[in-house]
Amino acid sequence: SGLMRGKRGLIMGVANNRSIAWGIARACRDHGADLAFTYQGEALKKRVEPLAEEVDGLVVGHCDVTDPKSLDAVFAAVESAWGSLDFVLHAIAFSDKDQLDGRYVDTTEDNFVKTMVISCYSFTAIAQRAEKLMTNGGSLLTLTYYGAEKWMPHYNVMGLAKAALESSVRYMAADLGQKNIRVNAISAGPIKTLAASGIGDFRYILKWNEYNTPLRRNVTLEDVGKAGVFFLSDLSSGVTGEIQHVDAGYHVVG
Ligand code: 0WD
Repeated sequence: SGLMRGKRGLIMGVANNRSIAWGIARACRDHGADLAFTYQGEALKKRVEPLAEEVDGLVVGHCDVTDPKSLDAVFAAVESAWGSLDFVLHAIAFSDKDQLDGRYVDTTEDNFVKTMVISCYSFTAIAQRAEKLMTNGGSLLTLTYYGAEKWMPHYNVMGLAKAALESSVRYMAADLGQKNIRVNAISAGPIKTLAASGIGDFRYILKWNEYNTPLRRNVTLEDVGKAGVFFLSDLSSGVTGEIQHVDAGYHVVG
């Protein structure tokens, strides 16, 4: 369909073809959106370039969200290519793998700060830069997880970062609403991606969800992609500050 024709969006957080960002990007392209992609480091560049090509997208450069200069450079590249921006997808998170296992209480200050900066503050840093380019309003979307709301095994410090991220969605929705910039999050059920494989017992979590969700299955990149189209298109024109579960209904159970 042409639902997103004429809309230009920046996709941040594609690592490979299993990334949630890729699922949402593909769905947006199916509806006619024009896309630009960032990648984190040379190793991922080789994976992102062919994917961008598949959806006729631009690759606007390396972005490590802990380096403000690389963020500035990417938004400058978007501005010179397009002049303005309609949406940004933030699908970025990180915590040391050895702390995504065992107990939260053993977290170090170092990893606590790193997890918060990469998984929460980066969305704010991106919003600051996107605001300037969203001259006709816009939509900002991030990804969160149920571990923000409830204790989940092994999610640990990432759960705290997602709780802060969800709160930032509400604050930024209020800050940016007058400019018709909407800010929302999708709380996705577990999906086997590179980042997820760092979480202890992830296969068990997938099985648990398959047996216990109302839909009796896990969600797919297509499920999350369709919800992404809703939030990044005008279908959600009246929606901001929302945390939308796309989790086969698990949040009513657990
Ligand atoms: O079950 C899941 N997979 C769920 C993921 C359930 C619910 C939410 N999410 C969230 C994640 O927490 C994350 O916010 O979805 C988002 C996307 O994650 P993903 O698609 O599961 O994982 P992946 O394909 O690995 O993409 C995340 C990417 C990184 O990949 P790796 O695996 O190399 O860390 O985030 C990027 C990186 O490309 N990233 C960064 N980008 C810029 N600067 C940085 C950074 N410092 N750190 C990580």
